[in-house]
Amino acid sequence: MRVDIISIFPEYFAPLDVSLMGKARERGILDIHLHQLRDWTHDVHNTVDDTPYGGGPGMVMKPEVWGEAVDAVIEDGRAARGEDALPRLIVPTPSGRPFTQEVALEYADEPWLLFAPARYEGIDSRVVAEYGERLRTDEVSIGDYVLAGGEAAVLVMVEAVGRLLPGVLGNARSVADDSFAPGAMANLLEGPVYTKPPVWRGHEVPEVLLSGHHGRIARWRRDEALRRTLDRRPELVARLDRDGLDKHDRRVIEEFEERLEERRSAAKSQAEPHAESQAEPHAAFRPGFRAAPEDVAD
Ligand code: JAH
Repeated sequence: MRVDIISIFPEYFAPLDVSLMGKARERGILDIHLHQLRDWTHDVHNTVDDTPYGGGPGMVMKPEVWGEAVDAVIEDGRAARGEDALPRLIVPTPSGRPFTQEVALEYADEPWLLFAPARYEGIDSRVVAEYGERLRTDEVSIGDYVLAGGEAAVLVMVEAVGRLLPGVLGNARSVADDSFAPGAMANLLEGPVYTKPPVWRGHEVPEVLLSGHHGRIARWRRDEALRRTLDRRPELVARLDRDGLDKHDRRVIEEFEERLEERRSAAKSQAEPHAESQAEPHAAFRPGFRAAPEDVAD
């Protein structure tokens, strides 16, 4: 797979030289090309941003620079991969469609990805309008929080996609077993894991895992996965395929909900508000918040 990344901070992607992604690159499975966006500016100051039309805080990335950069990278890739080749364009933004394991699997099937991480308040919207007509273009979000720019989101996506490429993980571990992989344990979080020693600082490994009884171990792991998912991500259990649940699964869910109901009625009789709900909101969520100049990208 070829991956191009255009950024004003190409140094940000040094972690892709390390560990699993570094190995995938050495083996030629992952062919990553980093580009400095400022290489496509024409002014002495290498300007990539300007003030927003309509006013408001911050700066917006100029469309001409991104247009020249993306066109040049497409031409470079076509020279290497053939005139019919076109990349899938991926622009990280908090307003994008959610990046999920399903999207990672989809991207892992592509021969060529082009990432365009922005800084400041984002890229002039006409860039996505233009390339949305010429390339398969996705604006994606890796989660509901605001970063200082799209680079960290690109690192996340390249790693999530890169480990799915044939030959990267090796046969020792199947990507089909992942928490969010479509299949048997689909939509369940993984339960706890243990290794030697059998007792550490008084904490014991659950005895079933030492029993050698593979049937009981598989059942216990599924129960733990179900309980953990009920506790941490109940909305995932609500979306579970009911046909994928057996009688034992339903028992585990019922028992969990009974204990939840017991705790609910006990908490109600206490009638004390949680510390969380009394906490001061973060400064950025109080009225009149303004970022200091040093908090804004240069
Ligand atoms: C912030 C450009 N979904 C996470 C995410 C992705 C991108 C950005 N923030 C959060 C971002 C500033 C400028 C992109």
